[in-house]
Amino acid sequence: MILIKLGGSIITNKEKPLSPRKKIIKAIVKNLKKIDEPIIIVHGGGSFGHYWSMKYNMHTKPMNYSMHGVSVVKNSMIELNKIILDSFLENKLNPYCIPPTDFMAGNDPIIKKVKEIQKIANAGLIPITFGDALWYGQKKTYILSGDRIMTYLSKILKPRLSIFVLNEDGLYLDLKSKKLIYEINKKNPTISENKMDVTGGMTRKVEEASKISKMGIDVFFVNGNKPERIVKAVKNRKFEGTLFRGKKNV
Ligand code: IP8
Repeated sequence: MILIKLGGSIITNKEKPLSPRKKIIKAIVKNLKKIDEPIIIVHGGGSFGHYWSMKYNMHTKPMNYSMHGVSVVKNSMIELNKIILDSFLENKLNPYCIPPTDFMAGNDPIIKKVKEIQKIANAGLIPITFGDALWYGQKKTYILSGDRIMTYLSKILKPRLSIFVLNEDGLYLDLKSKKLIYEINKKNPTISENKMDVTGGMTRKVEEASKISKMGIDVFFVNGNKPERIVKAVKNRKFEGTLFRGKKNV
């Protein structure tokens, strides 16, 4: 099974509120069609979820955020999710929406429910979940990042590969030269400059990718503007991107 996160920055225009990038979504979906293994999709919030989370000052820490904010953020994620689902359907794939409320209790994944997602994927449906505004308990809510979902699903389902689809080629040595790092060798890579959003932007992605690679799973950062690279990553072909090689006990 291959786990794929479609980042909010690739499926939406992050500079403009509530703007999906439908052409890019379509191009990515067309390439996903070429993968002949079960896949599970997670997508981010981009200029939908992050736009509203910012407005209502909501973050990943469970707190007493505005209840109206929770409704609005969740609603915008459903709207973005519908656009993704429609694109999969239009391209004759079989998406199956699984909101994170289906497999999360508080901020813990429910192992039995997560395992069910694997069965759904094996049966020929494409489970699609997403970062969301979630109920925590005791009037508290929080923003669950799709990147964090990637770590939960990787830990429980042990995919063959986890792929983060970005609006960049991968990780760069520095933002000036944009020299691509093909493989991360450091145990705990840190990155300096990057655009932050409510869930932590690229810093969080690197953090979750390192965690997943320490489970022994290869993780790729791939540019979704060149969606054929996703297929190349899956088929073990050479391509531009950043690899976090799966290594246990490092
Ligand atoms: O873009 C966050 O998901 P992410 C979703 O994967 C919301 O961090 C609701 C902001």
